[in-house]
Amino acid sequence: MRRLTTAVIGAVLVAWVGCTTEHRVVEVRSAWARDTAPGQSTAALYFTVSNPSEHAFRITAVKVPTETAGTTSMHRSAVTGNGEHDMATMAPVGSVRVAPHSEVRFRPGGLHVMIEQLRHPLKVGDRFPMTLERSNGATLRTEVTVRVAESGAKP
Ligand SMILES: [Cu+2]
Repeated sequence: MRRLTTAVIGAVLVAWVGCTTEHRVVEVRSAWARDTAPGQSTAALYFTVSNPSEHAFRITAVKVPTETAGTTSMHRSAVTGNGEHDMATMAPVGSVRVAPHSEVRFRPGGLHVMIEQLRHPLKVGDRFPMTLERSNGATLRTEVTVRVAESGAKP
């Protein structure tokens, strides 16, 4: 009986530690935005979310301070066409799934976060906070660094 009780307590402890570990290891990194021209009211944010845990989750929203921009939304860029008449399109994305043991990259030409109603131009070296909301209610915080726009890269 004692042995059984110990085994049960052990299993509960492992489950609990596993859960707290998950929250520590899911991370968002390398967040950046390209610098903007005067008068430009929108910008795109890029970053990588990694999920080394056993459980999938969804990113349901991405927020920046109201001092930085008025609205944010997740978009996916795609190129449609036959190679001769290509057209870049952008569609809103409600949420983004991050599978277990994988990472999702928000990058130029793919997933990105569009921020609109920019309060001021983004200058190289500027930093501002960004918060990702997850489907389980948890949030991930990081800092966005403004970098020079790479030539040839599309939003
Ligand atoms: Cu967009």
